[in-house]
Amino acid sequence: MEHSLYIRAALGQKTERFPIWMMRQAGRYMREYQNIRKHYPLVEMFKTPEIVAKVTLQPITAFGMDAAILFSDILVIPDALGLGLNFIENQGPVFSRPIETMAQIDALDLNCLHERLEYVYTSIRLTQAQLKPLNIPLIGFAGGPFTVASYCVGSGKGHDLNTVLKFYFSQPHLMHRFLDVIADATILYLNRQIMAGVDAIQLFESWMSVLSRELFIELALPYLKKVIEGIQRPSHVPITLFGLANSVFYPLLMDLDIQVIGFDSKAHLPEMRKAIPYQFAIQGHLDPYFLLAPHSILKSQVSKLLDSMQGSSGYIFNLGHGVMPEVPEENVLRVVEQVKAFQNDLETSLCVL
Ligand code: 1CP
Repeated sequence: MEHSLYIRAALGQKTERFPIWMMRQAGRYMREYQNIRKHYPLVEMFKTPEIVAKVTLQPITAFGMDAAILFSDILVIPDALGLGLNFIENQGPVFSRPIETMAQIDALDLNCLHERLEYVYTSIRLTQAQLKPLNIPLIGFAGGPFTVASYCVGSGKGHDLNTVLKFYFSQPHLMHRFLDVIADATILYLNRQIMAGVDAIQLFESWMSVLSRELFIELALPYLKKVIEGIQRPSHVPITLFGLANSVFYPLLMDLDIQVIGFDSKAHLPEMRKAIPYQFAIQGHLDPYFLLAPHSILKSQVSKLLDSMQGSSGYIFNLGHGVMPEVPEENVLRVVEQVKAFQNDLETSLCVL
């Protein structure tokens, strides 16, 4: 079978139209999702393969997205390492046993990782049984080690840069050791996701945005590099790196073996397309807040972005960040329909506006 539209674009090819999917496309803005969510705590949903498959499929059936993303979370790795993940309503993720000492880090055991994450691999197989006949690719994912670690050290009460950096400055060797363990776990995890059948991988290094260039080079880049080098994948399984500051740090990413760079809404996408070699596909970056705007504004913003990428090869339409719970479902549908109706001119090449 020919590769799906998303995979072709991710591999840098020029596609007859741009593929579209959205970060957090499976989530609380969907009534269908809420109907399931009200019966289960979030972590239980992630750990029940039948629910994962169902929720992953929801935005495919409802809106016709060109790719599915596995319904899971970047924090299942530290959970599997024994930190105890919980999502508190209106507060976000918390760990009951956050990392504070080297003894704790030394005690983290990667040997039981796969057993504890078996529910993810089962979910992938179950989801793929339904997606494969549709030729819709499944994106597997993990967090970048820094982003994952930023939820685990200090208080364990979610992502808080002050806490994370105080921890790092007071015990730098501990932070580095922990980042290294998370990187090792991420490699094992992603390789197993690929074996279970995901079609693509996305790494979310979302919180690189809070780091200075110096600290990005110190705390994020080396571990991203380690993870990417550790992934064993066939050449048709692309890796996307998303980060909330990729338009600033992209020159530092050029020697990574990634196929797609995901941009947030602050980037100037045509400029990025011009600056970045064509071996990299690019993904992004409609401001998700426009999904709350009146239809006319939403429509013109989507047009503007599509026009600005006209003629481009290797482009995947996405949001600059995730769909928010307040977004009306019909706005998501409108965007998908508009993107699908837009013909990418295969003759012209991109001109920078
Ligand atoms: O019902 C609910 O309360 C759900 C909210 C929710 C969802 C839908 C959370 C809590 N996680 C998820 C799933 C999820 N998380 C997916 C798969 C679904 C999809 O994209 O369709 C993905 C890819 C993630 C990734 C994730 N989780 C990131 C990286 C992407 C990003 O948002 O920048 C991060 C940082 C998390 C942590 C997380 N999970 C959930 C919350 C509330 C948070 C904290 C976010 C924060 O600190 O702002």
